[in-house]
Amino acid sequence: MEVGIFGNAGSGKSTLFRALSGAGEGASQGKHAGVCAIKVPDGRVDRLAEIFRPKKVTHVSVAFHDIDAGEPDLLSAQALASLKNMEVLVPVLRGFSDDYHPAPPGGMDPVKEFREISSALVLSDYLVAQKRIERMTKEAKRDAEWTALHKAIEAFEKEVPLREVGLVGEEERAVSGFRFASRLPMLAVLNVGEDALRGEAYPELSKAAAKAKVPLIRLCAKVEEEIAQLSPAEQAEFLREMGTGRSARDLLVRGAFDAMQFISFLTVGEDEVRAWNIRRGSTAAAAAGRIHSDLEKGFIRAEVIPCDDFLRCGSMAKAKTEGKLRLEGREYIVKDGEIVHVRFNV
Ligand SMILES: Nc1nc2c(ncn2[C@@H]2O[C@H](COP(=O)(O)OP(=O)(O)O)[C@@H](O)[C@H]2O)c(=O)[nH]1
Ligand SMILES: [Mg+2]
Repeated sequence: MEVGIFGNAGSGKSTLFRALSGAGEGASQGKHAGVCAIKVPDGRVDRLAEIFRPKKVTHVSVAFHDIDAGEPDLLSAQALASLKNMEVLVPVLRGFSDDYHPAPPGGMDPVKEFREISSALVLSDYLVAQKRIERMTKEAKRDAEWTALHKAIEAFEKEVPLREVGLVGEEERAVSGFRFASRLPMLAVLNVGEDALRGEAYPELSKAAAKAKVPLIRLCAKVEEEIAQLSPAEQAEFLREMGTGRSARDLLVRGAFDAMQFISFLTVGEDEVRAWNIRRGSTAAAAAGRIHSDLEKGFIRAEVIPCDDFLRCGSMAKAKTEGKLRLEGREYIVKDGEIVHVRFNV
């Protein structure tokens, strides 16, 4: 899953990025500067690996991208192009000031930043949609794309992002190629000062985010960066003391998963124990396709068992005799934490 961290210059994007990619457990540097892939911690995978002792253990991975604003513009064309390749957008809003980083004249205004960022995304989509509609009008085309674009433009004119328009089926497919930025789920981060971690800083921002249906995470990037340098044991201790118990990495990974409405299912065996992400509500056939297209094409049945049930039984043989292993068809809706084994035929 690709997550884009962006926002105004000086809001703390790179500090947050370093906190996420930091020396802590589970972090690793990606191929490109400004990208880091993080394993999604999953205790179920670890416990299954202890039982199966596979050659390979694979967690779900989330890649964070530090997308530079490209000063002086809030969102340069290049930044926008990068954002469009993401699956989740994380704007970082500035809520801290100190001696080295005094508040701008008029004071800090994360609500304004949030509104400006949301508007910039909608405006950029609006221009793309307008251009396309003009061409289509000349060609007198009136298909699903035309209808979808009209709905989109109507929303954009009211500053409503595309993700709230609820295009489905043919209309959604018709406009997916434009990679509209405002279609992407958003998860906002308010970067507050060390002293403001407790208590409700900027309650107006909570309201504005709630109104826009954008989840909001409040953290202090600088403190998180320091935490990321500690050993895992020290990190746990520190987080307990801070009273949050969860690191920025946990919060953002969880938040991105929820924003995408992802769940995880698991596959097990002597070769590999692995967690896979898939959209909530996906069928067994779609889960099979996530593993390999052959598995979806040749799908016969899926053997399914909730991971907790399996761990209680301790082996597949025992799970079978206790009747915990179910056989499900193509249309079965896979649940979070289920171990799925696909029987197929090609
Ligand atoms: N006091 C304080 N300073 C911060 C915090 N986050 C970032 N900074 C500082 O603000 C400056 C800009 O941060 P940076 O992450 O480079 O911003 P970017 O332009 O968004 O990438 C740096 O000097 C950081 O140390 C914070 O939570 N508290
Ligand atoms: Mg930066």
